[in-house]
Amino acid sequence: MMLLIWTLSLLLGAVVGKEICYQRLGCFSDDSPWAGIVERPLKILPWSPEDVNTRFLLYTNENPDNFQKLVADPSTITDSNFKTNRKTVFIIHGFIDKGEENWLHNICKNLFNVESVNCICVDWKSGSRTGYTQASQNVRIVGAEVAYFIDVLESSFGYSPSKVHVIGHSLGAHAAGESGRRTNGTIGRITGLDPAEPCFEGTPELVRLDPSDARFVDVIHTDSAPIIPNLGFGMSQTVGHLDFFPNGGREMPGCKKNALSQIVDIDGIWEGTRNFAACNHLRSYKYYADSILNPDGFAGFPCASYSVFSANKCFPCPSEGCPQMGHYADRFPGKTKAVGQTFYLNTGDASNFARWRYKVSVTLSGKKVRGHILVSLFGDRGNSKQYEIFKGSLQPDSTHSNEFDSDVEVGDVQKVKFIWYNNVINPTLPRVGASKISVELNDGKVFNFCSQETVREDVLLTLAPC
Ligand SMILES: [Ca+2]
Ligand SMILES: [Ca+2]
Repeated sequence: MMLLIWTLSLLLGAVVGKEICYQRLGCFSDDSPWAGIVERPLKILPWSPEDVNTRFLLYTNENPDNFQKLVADPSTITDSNFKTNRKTVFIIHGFIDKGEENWLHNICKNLFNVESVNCICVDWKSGSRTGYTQASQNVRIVGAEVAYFIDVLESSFGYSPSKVHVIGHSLGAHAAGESGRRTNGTIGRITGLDPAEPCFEGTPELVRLDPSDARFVDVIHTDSAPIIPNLGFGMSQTVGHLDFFPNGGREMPGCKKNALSQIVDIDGIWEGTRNFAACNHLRSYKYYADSILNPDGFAGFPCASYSVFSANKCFPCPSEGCPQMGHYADRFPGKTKAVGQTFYLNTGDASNFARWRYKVSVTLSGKKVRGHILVSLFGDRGNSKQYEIFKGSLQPDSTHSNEFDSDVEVGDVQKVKFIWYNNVINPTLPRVGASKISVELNDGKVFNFCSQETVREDVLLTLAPC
């Protein structure tokens, strides 16, 4: 390989920029904004393509468990299970990680359950297992290699870049952005899974993931707290057309476990250690994997902030609907009508992370007591647990509303059950009821239920449609 290094002496000799060129991938400079800006002060270049050693590991519906190694060469692609009539997904890992890690393969396997796809796990561990600043430069090589691969697909097979979807986690999200920049935004879709903050947040669009890098860019933020002092590794700024902030985007449920419970996790010690160090950051790809199998389990609600969402002020979805976070985000009709569209939702604390949000309003009847009221939903898709709607003074004819996120999709609601308790011993055995309960789905559909009865503490009351 021809390799040229030269220095360019700029005007007045005040700044010296370096540039390195490779026959196949072109030139890489350390000029601003690639280096020498406040977010990336060190003037360093990416390593060579040989040293980064980007590898393409192909899984398909025909070889879901064992990859075929591809290189960006027409004959090896022809000899593989790659099918030009299918979509192609590239999955790019992040800092310290590797392409053979289970999570990349799991995304492919879930995809094979729902579609036919060329699923290429991109390994660049030789370039990711170094200092962070160097790795953040090496993603330029990874992005260039993916772009080169896409160019070969187009020039040798007439394969349209619009059929390509690049998914990148952490630093891999910016590698995905670079692959998109180098293919002039013609890639169909880029998904950024908690794009890395350090060296990227607040930088020019040229060097980071941004909406111009593909026709459609969607982003999941799971670790958006500041890197200093919170060690929140992901970006907080919006960098896509659709930016999802599950659970508010900073602290993911299930991530506050102690070290011991992490290590006895079924995923084993390595996975446990990973989760302990970077649990919030890794949630983004776990949500994506679950989203593939739950087409309506990750509805994202437009809202001014997560605290407003948590105060139950952003339900139901607007008339144009809610986009789904994750795999089905591309089904949202308004997906590219603006950039930086922001959405909030809650997830579970362990897989299956999917949740379905309901709004329930209860009008009380019976005695006035202090206590808690809970409601469970029964529908044509499933039955929910009991969720608390209100606690406090239970007054007849008062109405209380709450929203909750069920781990079961109820579907069309057929009946509801009401229960109340206060753990107070009361010899008069007070009775409380719900004269009316309304259940609203996130699409605005409302189901109403009524009862004339009242029940004693801890006794279920079933309400029928009315
Ligand atoms: Ca960009
Ligand atoms: Ca952050």
